[in-house]
This record gives sequence, C-alpha cells and structure tokens, in this order.
Amino acid sequence: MEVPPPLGLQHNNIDDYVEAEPVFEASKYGSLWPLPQKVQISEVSFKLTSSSFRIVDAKASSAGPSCSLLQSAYRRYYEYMFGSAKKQWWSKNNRRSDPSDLSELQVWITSPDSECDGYPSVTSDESCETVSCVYFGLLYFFLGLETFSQLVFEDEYGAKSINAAIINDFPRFQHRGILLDSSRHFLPIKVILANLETMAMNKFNVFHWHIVDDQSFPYLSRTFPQLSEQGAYHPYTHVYTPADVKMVIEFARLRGIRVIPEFDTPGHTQSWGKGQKDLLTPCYSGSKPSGSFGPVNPILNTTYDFMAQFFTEISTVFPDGYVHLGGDEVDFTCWKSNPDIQKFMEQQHFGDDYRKLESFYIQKCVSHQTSVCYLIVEMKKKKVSFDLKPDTVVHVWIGGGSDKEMSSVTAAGYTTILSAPWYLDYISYGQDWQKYYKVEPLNFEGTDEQKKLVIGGEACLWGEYVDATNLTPRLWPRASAVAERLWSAKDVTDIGDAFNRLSLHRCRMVERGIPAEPLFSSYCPHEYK
Ligand code: CP6
Repeated sequence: MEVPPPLGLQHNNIDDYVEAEPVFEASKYGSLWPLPQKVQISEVSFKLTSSSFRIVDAKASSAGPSCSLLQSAYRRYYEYMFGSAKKQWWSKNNRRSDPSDLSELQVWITSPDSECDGYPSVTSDESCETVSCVYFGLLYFFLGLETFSQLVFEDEYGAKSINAAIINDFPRFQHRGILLDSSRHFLPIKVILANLETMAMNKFNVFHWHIVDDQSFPYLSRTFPQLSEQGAYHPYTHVYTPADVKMVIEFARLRGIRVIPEFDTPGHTQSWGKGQKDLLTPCYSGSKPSGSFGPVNPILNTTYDFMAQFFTEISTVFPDGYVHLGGDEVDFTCWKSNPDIQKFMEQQHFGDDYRKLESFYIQKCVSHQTSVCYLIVEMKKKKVSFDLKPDTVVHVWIGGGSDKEMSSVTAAGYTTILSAPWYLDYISYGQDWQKYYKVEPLNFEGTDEQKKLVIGGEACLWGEYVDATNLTPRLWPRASAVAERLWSAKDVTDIGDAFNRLSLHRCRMVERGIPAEPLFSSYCPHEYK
C-alpha cells in the first residue's frame, strides 16, 4: 500500500499524489460494467419512450405472467430505465411510437417455469456444457436485463436511446461474492437489501453473511433463543428474526443471489458464550480459572451435541447448499492454559501441536453436517491440515503470500475461492480500486487442473469501522472493480478504459439511489438536470 507524503511545502497540488490519472473520455463500450464477454455495438440507434416501451414475455417463452420472479424484475428495470420519466407514463398525450422507436424487449426463457420458485444454486451459473442447463435461462435473464439497461443512454435532447447491439455473455468465474459483517455493527435490514440490489447491478451472485462474531450475536435462533437474548447488542432491536432472514433470502433470490451464512467457530465466538454455558473454554491463570474464556471447548461432548443441533437449524433456515464455517484466527493460548485440555492432548497423543486439536474439532463438526450442508474453511499461513470432504470449498481469506496459498490449496485438490487481495475494509488515499482491479486470481504457480479448481472470489467488508452510515459508499464502487475481475475475460485489463466505464457505472448507481463514492474529480451526466 502506498502512503502519500504528508501535505507539506513542496507539494501544493493534491493531484501530485495520484499516479498517472487517466483522463476521462468516452469508452466505445459506453458504461457497460462489468464488461460482457463479447460486445458488438452498431451505429444504428433506437428511441425508447417510457409511454410505449414494454418488457414482455416472448411468445415461445416457457415462463409467463405467473412467474413473479420475472414480473418483479421487469418492473425493477423499467423503473431503472425510465425512473426520472415515470410521470410521462400517466400523461394524456401518450405519443404513438414512431418508426425508429424500440417498442418491446422480448424476454425468451427456455428453461422450465418451475424455476420461478427455486433458489439459485452453485450449478445454476454454469454455462450450458453440462446437463444442468435448466438453470441457464433464468439466471442469465437478470444479468441480460441489467446489461440491456446499461446500454440505454440519453441522447443530446434527453431522449432515452439504445444502439442495436449483439452481446454474448457469461461469467469467467461462477462464485462472485461480497462478505458483509453484521456482528461488529448491527446492519439494519434496509442496508443489507440496498447492498443486494447493488450487487445485482454489478453481477455479483453470492452474499456471504458473516452474521455473528466475538462482538455480538444478532442471529435469532429458534432452537437457542438465549444466544441472541444474551449475545446481541440489543435483544429486540439488534437481532435478525426468522422473518428478517426470510426477507433477505427472498430479496436475494429475486436477484439471482445466493445467501451463504457464516457461523465462525471455534474462534471468534465470545458472543456465543454469553447465552450458552460451558460452550467456551475456561482460560486458566496458573492453577485457577481466570474468569475469561477462549475458543469453543473442543473436548466436551456437549459442544458437539450443541453444534449438531445448531447447524441442523441453520441448514433448514438457509436454503443454500453451503454454509461457511469460518475456522480462522484460533488463539491457542487459552487452550494451552487449561489443564483439562492439556490432559486431553496427552490422551490423544497430539503432543504440543494445538493445530491437531483444531483439526480434531473441525473434523468432528464436519462429520455432523448432513450431505446437503457443505462447508467452506479458511486457510491461514499454514497448510491445509485437515482432511476435508472432497466437496469442501476452501476460502483463501488472508495470508502473507496468497499466491502460495492458492498453489497449495489447489494442489491438495480443493475447490477454492479467493479473498486475500480484496479486503475492502482497508482504506487509503487514492484510487485503490485499481489495485483490486489488477489482481489476476490465476496468477499462482500450478497446473491447468489446479487453476480449474478456482471457482471465484469474494470482496470482504469487515465491520469494525463500518455501519449503516458508511457501508454503501465504502463498498461501492470499489467492489465493482472486483466484480469486473471475476466476470469479464482475463484480457480485460485496460485501466484507462476501465476508469471511463466505471466512472459512468458509478454515476448510474448514484442515479439509481445508491450513494456510491466518486473515483476521482468528476461530475455525473445526471447532475446537469
Ligand atoms: N474477523 C474475522 C476479522 C478478520 C478475520 N476474521 C480480519 C483479520 C484481519 C484483517 C481484517 C479482518 N475482522 N472473523 C480474518 C479473516 Cl486485516
């Protein structure tokens, strides 16, 4: 990370601090973001009039008016495209369309109607190579509608226009996620929904909900309500009720986004200890308990009974096939201080290696998981020391050299997602989106087989310094840089072109009501109005 020199005498110009700023000019790709795989835009343009333009089901489409998923998306995108001109829709002098008007966007879905009620899943993003083609249509539909809306622009008279274009699109990586942390600060549902909405504009498809941590336990569990009664910042106002969770999942579903909840253990669990007696390890000071507690206690059967019950509930509340089990930053000092744990270490012949105890815990937890409930485990500065199920996804979260990490995890044969270079809670002066943009996820040493195991990545916004007041502008458009890296072709690396498109994409987010921060000195087209 570059630290700017202090504002001193020899630097009077703030622009001196910013390396080679691209100058804004129009990209031939307009404001498309993330850039589709194949784009051909012609010179022929059409007008879109809010009074006559309609998004309709094509005659041959398999999904019709009963598909609420589609209908709600039509309305959403109609409003995005004509939001400022909505009044016209009601005006008496509805003008007839003239020959250069584009009157209809026909949506032709080729997959079964039943998908309208389904959830997006891991395979739904795949291109049509396998038999699981059924999900192809609906998922791509959202993305296609987003792309269509991004092609709409205002001509010099303020009329909405679109150029004839052929777009062929699919994502480079299937897992494109955002991590939000609702433990360090409670995030009101409204903020979470606004973020899901913005994720859809950027073609992200996984919401990784780091819902609880040391600081608070806002998840209201039906089985163990005392966890949030004791562990939330406030037992009524700062909790996610079953209805809240349902709403988040449904809002995400309507935008093709999966919700993967994370319940981080055995570390980062201080808040769990308030409502669940004997779950955490008592730390010792000399021969006496010190009164403080460490990670989850791995030597008690009651721990595993609790975890089995708890995760059974989680797998019924969250429909996704995956749950994230965290597993990061386990502090061994408390375990080391506890005489019962020391005795257990001897019995198990673990010696002094507390990582073996950690593996023991993780393995026991994993073996309780039913087959629909896979897990994602973090790698730190160590080898994968666990014998994980082969369908486990390993999340490379943090670590000195993440390239090395990626090499060793994929060499061990695990499916992998990358986050280490995308910690968006870190902020610094200047255009750090460029740093996130320049990351190449497959730039590690390994065979082609290994590279195929990388299914995507996640931008993480840890919550220590983030709450409802600053979450959205801190995340957007910086996360948009990650979005394009995970979506677009590998050779989409022109930073000047990216700057031009992203500037407009950011303006569009602002116009759609999302307070995304600016990239640099600039203005937005809509500010003229
Ligand atoms: N919370 C949890 C965190 C972090 C991690 N896990 C974290 C650690 C270091 C940095 C940023 C975030 N806040 N549960 C580590 C993955 Cl720099």
